[in-house]
Amino acid sequence: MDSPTTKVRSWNEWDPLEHVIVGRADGTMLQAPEPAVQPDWPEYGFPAGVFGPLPEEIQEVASERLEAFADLLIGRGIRVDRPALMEFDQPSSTPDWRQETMFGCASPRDVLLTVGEEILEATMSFRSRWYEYLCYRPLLERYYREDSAFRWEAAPKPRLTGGSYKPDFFREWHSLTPDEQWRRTEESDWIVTEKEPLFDAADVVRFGRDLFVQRSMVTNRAGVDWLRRHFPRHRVHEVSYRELLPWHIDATLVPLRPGFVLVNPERPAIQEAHDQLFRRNGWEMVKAPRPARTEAMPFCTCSLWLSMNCVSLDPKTVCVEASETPLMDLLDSHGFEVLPVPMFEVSPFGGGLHCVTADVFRHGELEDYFAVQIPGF
Ligand code: ABU
Repeated sequence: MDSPTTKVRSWNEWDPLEHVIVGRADGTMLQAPEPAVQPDWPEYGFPAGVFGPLPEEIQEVASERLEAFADLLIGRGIRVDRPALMEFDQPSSTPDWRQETMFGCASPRDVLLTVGEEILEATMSFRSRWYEYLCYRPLLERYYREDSAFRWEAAPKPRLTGGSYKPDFFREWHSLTPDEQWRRTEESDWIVTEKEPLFDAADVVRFGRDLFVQRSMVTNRAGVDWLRRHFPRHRVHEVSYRELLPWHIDATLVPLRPGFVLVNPERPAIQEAHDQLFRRNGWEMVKAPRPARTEAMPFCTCSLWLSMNCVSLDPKTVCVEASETPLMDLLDSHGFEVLPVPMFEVSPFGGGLHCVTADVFRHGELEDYFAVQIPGF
């Protein structure tokens, strides 16, 4: 049988998906503490300072879920690649720091940003994820060999010294009143400083010529600016939402076809121009229903709004977490074919259906969905 030849290209979140990377849960760690992450799960045997592999039984279920999802995609004719595992329990270091463990590779969306013929390795902002790009290198090397038009890029690796994080951020955060916390939210005043560009790929959502980039606990303004300079043909919109300790945009702003975007009703945009841009260009902003789940999985650092973290197979077909009946009903009423996919058990490994995938090829061209722009946004 001929081996498949690769073509890298994806401009948005909804064009027909033909080739995708699906993450793996095996070996994922509850990572050792570091400035940006301080796990503390005493109720599950991991109080602050204790770290190690996530329990085997939850790893097994998560791996089964990811395997079944990959099979579903393959069954629909989509090519699926998987990352190479590393020994995530090993320490890693640079001349600036030593980190006792890595994390895992269940969420390729966090690391890889596909924009057109380019796949960009994000800087990442956790020391435990600094080397995660290596899990994708065998795939990226192969794409580079097979597709002469593939632009393989890596953002500048950050130093991640103490100067990249506000000292004592978490202690101070927990001492604030709710009003003070919401004020910090208005200012996007999060743990990362502006010392160097930092971003996770999952803080970017792609709408053809327009990229929305969220400032968050892992993405700073310098990171947004770096992306703006790196993609001069695009319009990069810096956005923030009323959310405490935000981490990735893909449970907040989820476009499913041209003119239709799911928005999170608990996380309104801070910039007025955000909603104006959608409305002036005729987009329907549809509020996602409340998540069906009421309790998160042990070790899950994501919100229950992972309910919105769905992935489109084409502008008419969307994969939704299997327990999220309210969202499935809503999308059904808007004319989508909805595929229920069990994925809740993967949440302790970093995310939902969108997080566990990274586009390699979606059939479509670069288009402008926002002919009317808002000056200064
Ligand atoms: N990585 C997706 C997490 C988003 C959220 O918890 O809302």
